Amino acid sequence: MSFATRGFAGHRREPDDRLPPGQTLVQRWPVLSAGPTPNVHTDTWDFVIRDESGTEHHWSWEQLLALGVEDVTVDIHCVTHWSKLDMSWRGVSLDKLFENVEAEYDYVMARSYGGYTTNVPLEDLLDGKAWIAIEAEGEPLDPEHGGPARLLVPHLYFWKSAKWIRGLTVMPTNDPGFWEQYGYHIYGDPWKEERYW
Ligand SMILES: Nc1nc2c(c(=O)[nH]1)N[C@H]1C(S)=C(S)[C@@H](COP(=O)(O)O)O[C@H]1N2
Ligand SMILES: [Mo]
Repeated sequence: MSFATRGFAGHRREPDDRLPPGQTLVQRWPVLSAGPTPNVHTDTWDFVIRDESGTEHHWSWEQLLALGVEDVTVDIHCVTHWSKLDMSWRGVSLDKLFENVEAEYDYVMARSYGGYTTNVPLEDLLDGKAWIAIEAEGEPLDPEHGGPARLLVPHLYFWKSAKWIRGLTVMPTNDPGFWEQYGYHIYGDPWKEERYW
């Protein structure tokens, strides 16, 4: 915690200014899973985007990587009040995956191995805002953190970043996912403290 006055911070964005309301910084990266960690192997990994016509677009692990992996450094914010700043990730931009998918519906249900789901507006996954992450902090993603691949949507609370991601289903209405059905906010903007609804 810094107790410096904002006025002395100058133009640099201090950690305090990067902390959404009600959040506390952590150094260690907590594990939060609603169920057991599923065993997901890259040799059988199959990622699918189901578009509005019902057509399924599939990518194997090799096909995913062939789309191009990029480095991203982002802050993440969990609804349980912890934030971790400047996390370095590697992943494939969802723009790459959606390049050849016809999607005019406005919403997406993210689906994970193990059954977890979470809903996100499609526009929140595009224009460089979301990735299929395969590495964090220089290491392949730990199984307990969603390895081999998880969704990364850092501008929303971290429950939207579905671990063990297996696919996205485009949908016409904003249907609630797993935590959203239990009262988590339908959108989840940490800067507006959209925790519950
Ligand atoms: N498949 C799946 N993804 C999930 C969850 C989960 O239980 N299952 N928990 C969510 C929640 S509430 C949070 S805060 C983050 C935690 O990710 P971490 O364990 O890597 O910190 O994953 C999100 N993604
Ligand atoms: Mo969470």
